[in-house]
Amino acid sequence: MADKAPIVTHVFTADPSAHVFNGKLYVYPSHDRETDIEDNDNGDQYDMNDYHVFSMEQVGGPVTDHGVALKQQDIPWVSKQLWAPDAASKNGKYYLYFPARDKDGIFRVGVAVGDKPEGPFKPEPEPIKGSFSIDPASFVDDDAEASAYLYFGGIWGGQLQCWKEGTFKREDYTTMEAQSGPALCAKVAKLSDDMTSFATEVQDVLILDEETGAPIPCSDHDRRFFEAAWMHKYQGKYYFSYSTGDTHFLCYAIGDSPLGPFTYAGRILEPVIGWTTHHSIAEFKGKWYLFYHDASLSKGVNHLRCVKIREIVYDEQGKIKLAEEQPK
Ligand code: FUB
Repeated sequence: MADKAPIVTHVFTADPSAHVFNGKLYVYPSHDRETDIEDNDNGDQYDMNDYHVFSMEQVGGPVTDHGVALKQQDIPWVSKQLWAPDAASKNGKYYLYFPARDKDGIFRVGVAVGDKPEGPFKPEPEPIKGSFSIDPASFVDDDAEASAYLYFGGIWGGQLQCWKEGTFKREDYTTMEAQSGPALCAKVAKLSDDMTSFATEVQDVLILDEETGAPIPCSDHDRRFFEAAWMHKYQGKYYFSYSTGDTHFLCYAIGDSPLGPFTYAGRILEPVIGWTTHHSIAEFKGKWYLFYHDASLSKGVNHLRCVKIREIVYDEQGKIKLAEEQPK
């Protein structure tokens, strides 16, 4: 794959969630920062403490950094690690969803509310009731009610394995993931009309094998869900995409409902420089784009990443492919 330039180089950015609001493209990334914490499988080195929002009038054009939209010291329940965020808009308000560790070290998902896409965002005093783990991704459907959903979850450092029985089991942290049978699933809940709480129980996002129809097993590290949930809709179908973590792929699965089940459909991106891979997909001015990160800006430091953009296309079956790069 031809190397792409980062969208910005004055700060380290990762986990880009892209949305089009009021005709402009907004990117809501993690804001990576330097730390002395050594790399480990818990991801302690991802020690971020605020969010910036970025916008652009066109892909490849100038990018505006709108500055700090939300910071850790303004969120009463957070102890550390502001990880991958996402944003949504409904009823004229803007919502920033973010995962962070609470004062007990447990990852929860918070929401902060603003009047503009770029913030500032005012955090709710408590995390979303019933939320856990990391990597929230919101999706507002195009139905009459503009039904909204929040997807989330991540294994290993993201603690999803601690919630197998619906309550947090600290002793399961070091098992990292399911040890036999089906892989652990990402989670989804419908959001309330005011977008700040869950309107339904949290349920599994099932990813099924395209041949057998069985859930992807935990041993299938090339295809099982790890983290970085994302939902988009293309021609009436729902596309659930995600990272496979330790095998470093971005994969996707297709379904007929935002709640699934989803049938595994393939890979979107091969491994990039750096351990993590995390993305979003959005349509802007008639083209579809993959927003992703790698660690090229820091020459391979896992926790100092940079956001990039690639165009994607769909074939006649609705399968995703990276667009051919135009020769310069
Ligand atoms: O940026 C911190 C974590 O790394 C994210 O929450 C994961 O998806 C991975 O990209």
